[in-house]
Amino acid sequence: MNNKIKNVFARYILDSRANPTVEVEITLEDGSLGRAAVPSGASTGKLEAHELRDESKEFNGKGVSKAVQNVNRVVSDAIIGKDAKDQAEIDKILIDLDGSENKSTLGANAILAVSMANLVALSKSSKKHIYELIPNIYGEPSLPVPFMNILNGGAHADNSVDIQEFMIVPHGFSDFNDALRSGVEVYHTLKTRLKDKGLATNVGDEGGFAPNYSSSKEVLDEIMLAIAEAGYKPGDEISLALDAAASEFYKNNMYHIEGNPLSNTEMADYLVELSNSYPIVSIEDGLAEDDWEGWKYLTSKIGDTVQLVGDDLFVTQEKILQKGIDDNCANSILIKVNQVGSISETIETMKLAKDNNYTSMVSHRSGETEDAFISHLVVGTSSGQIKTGAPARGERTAKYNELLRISEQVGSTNFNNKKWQK
Ligand code: 2PG
Ligand code: MG
Repeated sequence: MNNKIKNVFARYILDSRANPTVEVEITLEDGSLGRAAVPSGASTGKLEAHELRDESKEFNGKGVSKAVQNVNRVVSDAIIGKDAKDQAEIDKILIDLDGSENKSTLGANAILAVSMANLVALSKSSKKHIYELIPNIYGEPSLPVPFMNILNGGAHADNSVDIQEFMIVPHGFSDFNDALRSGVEVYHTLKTRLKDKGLATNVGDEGGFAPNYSSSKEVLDEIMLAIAEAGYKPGDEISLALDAAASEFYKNNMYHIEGNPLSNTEMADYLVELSNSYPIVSIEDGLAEDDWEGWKYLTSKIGDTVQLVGDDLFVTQEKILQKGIDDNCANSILIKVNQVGSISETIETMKLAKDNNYTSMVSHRSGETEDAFISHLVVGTSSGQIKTGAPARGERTAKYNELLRISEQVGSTNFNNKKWQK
């Protein structure tokens, strides 16, 4: 089989927030075509790899024509003729060609789209599924517990809720399909409950409802009731998870949440109290990305019992994760391919996490496309956890639907839910 790269082509397409993003097609000499598109965040971490935008009149500055040109004029020359089988080598060429610390020369959006498209092309050529080509970091390929964001706040919705994501975690099932279905049923039950109360049932960026609530406890109470009304046992079958995205409301060393300015220990104590009052199994970005001291304090308080996920804190980067490991901050990392900008680096970060007993949660971005690469990433690495929004909006269901298809291949009872079993 000839796996040499014959052609590389980039275009812009639109993401779920009507912003342009980069899509790349790589054709191999045997005719195999791999296509991939990159996502884009709203509550981004300061140290994420650089997303190159045109900053011109078109698309309100958000055009990606420079990134597209970088692929078509610079990257293609550098990788045509290379063997697609060597993902690490392809990624190294891209990183060297860029030459900057944060991929700002070519753009992380340009580099990542090429990196992903290469693996997709190789999967076509080798007649293997993408997940079969991904290193089994946490074990043999398996289906993840879906962390379903059914109520949106913060930067993802125009409501009064400060915490960005309220997720349900259907872990108490032996079958991925049952877990997903239970989450869908809770989603519908929540919608009916909100409607009956005269609250808005329009959805936010990630497909969760976005009604106005003034406190997180009110939201959590409502979700608990929806779980029970849908016929499931909160805590045993379906637990809860939060992404506070606390960097968004951290100003002048204080957390401005629900009308109160809190110090870092007060914010951490508030999260401890929430996790004692509700079956919360995971809290992401409970503290801000610069507040290492606060992270250390929270980890010392509940790091043994609650998964504490660093998103803005670690931005999927090995070096920053290493600092967290050294400082006893968090016990889990959110994995977003575009925060680091290549597949090989993503894999290296996940390996470091695994080697240090940190869990990894593979994640979408709030701005997404129909691309379902992350469904393969989570199954292949067997990380056991994916967060990809509510089971609504096409760009979110694209990932869940791909997992349903994969479940026919790996078996839906091959469900990596052990961590959450009592
Ligand atoms: C997050 C993500 C995805 P964004 O904070 O975890 O849910 O949001 O893509 O806006 O950074
Ligand atoms: Mg987050």
